[in-house]
Amino acid sequence: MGLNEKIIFLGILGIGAIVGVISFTLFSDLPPTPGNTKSIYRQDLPPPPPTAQASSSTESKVDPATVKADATLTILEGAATQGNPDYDPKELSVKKGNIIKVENADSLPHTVTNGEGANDPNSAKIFDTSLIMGGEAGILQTEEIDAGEYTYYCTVHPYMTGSLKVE
Ligand SMILES: [Cu+2]
Repeated sequence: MGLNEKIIFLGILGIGAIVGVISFTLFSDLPPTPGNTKSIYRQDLPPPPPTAQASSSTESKVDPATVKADATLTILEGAATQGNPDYDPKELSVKKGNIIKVENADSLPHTVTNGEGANDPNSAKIFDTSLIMGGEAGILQTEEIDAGEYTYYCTVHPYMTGSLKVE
């Protein structure tokens, strides 16, 4: 490499460094500013698709608060304590197709789940309210339950048991 080439090479390096420093300084002085909406690149977001909310509300099932129930099954206050009265009535009889409102008068979550307990292979296969929080209500539909007498229990407190007769 001759002397001229070295000078040119170092010159190019120097120009590169200067351009780098200038660019860095200029652009770091122009950070994006929150609230600055005057950018020529600004575009308003499209409105959310109107179907998003509508579909979620139609998916919701029967509302226990407004449904006209044919029978009520109450989970009594204190039912979570073993030995206390739990379901009222203990034996409920309804007609097939009836809607049963399950009111949890206790402060803890409970379920009404068909079967003899968690080890029953048929557990929850015929009906199951899933967890009903304390003070809330759930619904049991009997439309698809065959006539017969079914024992049920609470999945949280398996010593809570009762029976449901569908005629
Ligand atoms: Cu329970």
